[in-house]
Amino acid sequence: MSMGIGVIGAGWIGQEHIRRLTERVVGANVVAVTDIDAERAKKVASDVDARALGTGQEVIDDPAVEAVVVTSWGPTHAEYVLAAIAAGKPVFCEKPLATTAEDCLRIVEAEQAHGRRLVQVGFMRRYDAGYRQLKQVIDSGGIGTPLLMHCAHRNPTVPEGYHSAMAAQDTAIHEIDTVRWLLEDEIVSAQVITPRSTSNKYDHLTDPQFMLFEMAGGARIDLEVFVNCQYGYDIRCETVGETGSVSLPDPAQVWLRSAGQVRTEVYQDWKDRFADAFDVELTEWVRAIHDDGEPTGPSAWDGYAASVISDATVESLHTGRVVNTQLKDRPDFYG
Ligand code: NAD
Ligand code: ISE
Repeated sequence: MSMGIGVIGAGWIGQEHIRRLTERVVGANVVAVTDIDAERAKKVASDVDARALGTGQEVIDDPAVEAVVVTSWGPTHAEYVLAAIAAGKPVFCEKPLATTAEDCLRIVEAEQAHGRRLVQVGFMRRYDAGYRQLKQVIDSGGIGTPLLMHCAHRNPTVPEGYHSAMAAQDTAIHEIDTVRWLLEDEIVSAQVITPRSTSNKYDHLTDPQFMLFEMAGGARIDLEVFVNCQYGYDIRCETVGETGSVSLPDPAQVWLRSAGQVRTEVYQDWKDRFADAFDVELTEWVRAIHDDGEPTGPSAWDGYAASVISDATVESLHTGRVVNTQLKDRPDFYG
């Protein structure tokens, strides 16, 4: 049987998720779509024979909607996730879970009061084949105890509305989740160092930023966030342990040898680089809800932790100091 999905927010990633829920994910059927741009909602909904509804609350209340996907702007996430929990419906929310740690905590508390997990956050890297291989090697002891991780997150360009704090809140938040998951450890401090900024950027932006994270167990992470690198969308991660190192593979691409040169393509955006990961993410989400009624992926707690750590990172950007993260104790509910 197919699960009825309602989608709130029909922009870039909303349309991507609607397309994959319709064409690639087995057992899902998008039945309702909304967007504050009503024309956009109508067009996107009609493409998949869904109904366009007036508001997010109408989508959540719709009896045909069994699970909700939130892909609207970040500041609207908390309202819709809380409303879905109040309605007792599973909700997949794109990152960030909410734009303040306080709102993330309200979601964590509402979910615990409900008594079962309902929320999954869209940290899709946990579903990328390369990252999963990396985790397998680390978990199996293949490099001994991890000591260091070197990461890079490069975007070719960003729109003018992107500001310096977004390097942590919008971009590095993926690595913040990924390193917590890969090392099964918590980030206890954050620091940002700012090299000379590139001239290929809007004046208000500090870019690149060099971020340093310390794990509770003592491992150290360095992360270059460079969102105007010009040449492509490039994601790197090397973990160094006591007896070896393991690196994230580049996604499978052909190598062309011709005219005395070797050439390969560099992806230009997250849509292509993580296309397979998004497919697996939504497939596993739908299957888990269908089989057990509960999601198994990144939790509301992971969304809360990522928000606290990205806030500490932004504070360091502004103060230049090492900032300790102040996470609440993890409730037993989240394992
Ligand atoms: P977007 O601006 O293209 O789309 C957002 C859509 O939400 C717009 O169509 C807008 O009209 C609509 N919207 C805004 N407020 C609304 C409301 N109250 N109710 C209904 N619709 C509303 O942005 P995007 O790039 O698609 O990003 C959306 C979310 O997805 C953001 O939280 C972003 O961080 C996240 N995202 C995640 C990834 C990833 O790699 N996982 C990539 C891109 C974006
Ligand atoms: C965007 O919102 C994403 O989530 C992308 O994965 C990231 O690379 C980009 O920097 C963000 O703006």
